[in-house]
Amino acid sequence: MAKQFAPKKGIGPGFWPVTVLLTALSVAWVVWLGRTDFATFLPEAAVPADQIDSLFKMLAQMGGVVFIFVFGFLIYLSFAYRVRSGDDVHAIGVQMHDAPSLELGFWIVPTIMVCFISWVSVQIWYGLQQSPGNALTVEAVGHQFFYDFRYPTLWKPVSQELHLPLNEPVTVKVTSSDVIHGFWAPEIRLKADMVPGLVNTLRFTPTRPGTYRIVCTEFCGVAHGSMIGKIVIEPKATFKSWLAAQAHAEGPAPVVAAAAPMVANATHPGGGSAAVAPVAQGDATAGKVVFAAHCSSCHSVGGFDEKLVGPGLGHLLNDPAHPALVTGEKASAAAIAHILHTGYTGPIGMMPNQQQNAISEADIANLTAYLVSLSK
Ligand code: HEC
Ligand SMILES: [Cu+2]
Repeated sequence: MAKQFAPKKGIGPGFWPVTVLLTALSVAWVVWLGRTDFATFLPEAAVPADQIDSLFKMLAQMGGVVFIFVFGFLIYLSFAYRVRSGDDVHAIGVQMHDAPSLELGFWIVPTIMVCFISWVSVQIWYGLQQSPGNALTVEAVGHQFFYDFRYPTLWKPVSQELHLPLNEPVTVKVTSSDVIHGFWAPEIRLKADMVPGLVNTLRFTPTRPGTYRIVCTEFCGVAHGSMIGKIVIEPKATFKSWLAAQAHAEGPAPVVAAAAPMVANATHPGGGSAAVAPVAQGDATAGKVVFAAHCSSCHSVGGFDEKLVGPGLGHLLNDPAHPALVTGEKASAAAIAHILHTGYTGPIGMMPNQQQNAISEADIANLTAYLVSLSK
């Protein structure tokens, strides 16, 4: 027969004073945080940053109040109900049963809090998806272990430095050429994963000149910790002259001949003239090796519908269901080589360009020969 428990009386003399103390602490926390300007710890360098901060502030205020009450009562009650000398060893605290108003309260208060948090968050999130107009679109490509930025007027990417004009709405499209990286700009308060084959979009308007960090937040290999880029926010005139200087430094864009037999571009990004590899002279066996290293993660060598990330490439030239390439060009060696140079983004996804795929002119010739040989 179980011994009858002897409940202690009441919830202790300190319960109400402690409740008053915790309420006062909560009010102090909410007021103090409300008056704190987060920008003094971490500057807000772009327009949605203030909204993100106010959302964070609200969450920290509510979370802080919950924390204060839960831990305040936990500490108080463990003192109030501690075992005293002379206590029955089986004594337990006062038991509450059938207290519907209390139970309703436990149910209603968290529900209201969670609904309120969702409502505010969704509103801000929705605002972030809206374009504030667009003066400039830059593509950011993550590599092991650096960032490349592609501007519409430049044909070579700019490494590590994302220059942006002050007070102009900008769209940054982020992706990766190899593994998953992160694009986190703490001072902009925005973050997106850089995923191969997927393009994520960030929109903001820089409002504070200066140089800020871009931090990789997905473990991406041995040098992940040092994968840090820069955002340089500068007045529009300074930005324009920077962009012009980049264009000047890289020289004219290479001409990619469209007619067959296609002669690959003679001007190599390195500056010197690289070996010109006519597509017609590609070596299919060498191409197969390059394919395994650079392409097979996204492409099978089956039919068009055997998709991995991109379509199957086994019958590029002899598939009656797909007489044209995804670009709309009629399938030919030259058209394949063209896609390998320029990349292509269509409804299926993003086919990286030559630079992102890290392949040379000779690789392109060999790959083209290999892909053509598959169609025989
Ligand atoms: C990150 C994934 C990815 C990698 C790596 C990649 N591709 Fe692609 N590729 C794609 C996607 C996606 C498409 C389709 C684009 C679209 O139409 O939306 C594509 C399209 C193509 C096409 C056009 C196919 C057609 O039927 O028109 C060719 C050719 C091609 N890729 C060749 C290559 C070769 C060769 C390599 C290796 C150097 C390579 N790709 C690497 C994703 C990739
Ligand atoms: Cu990384």
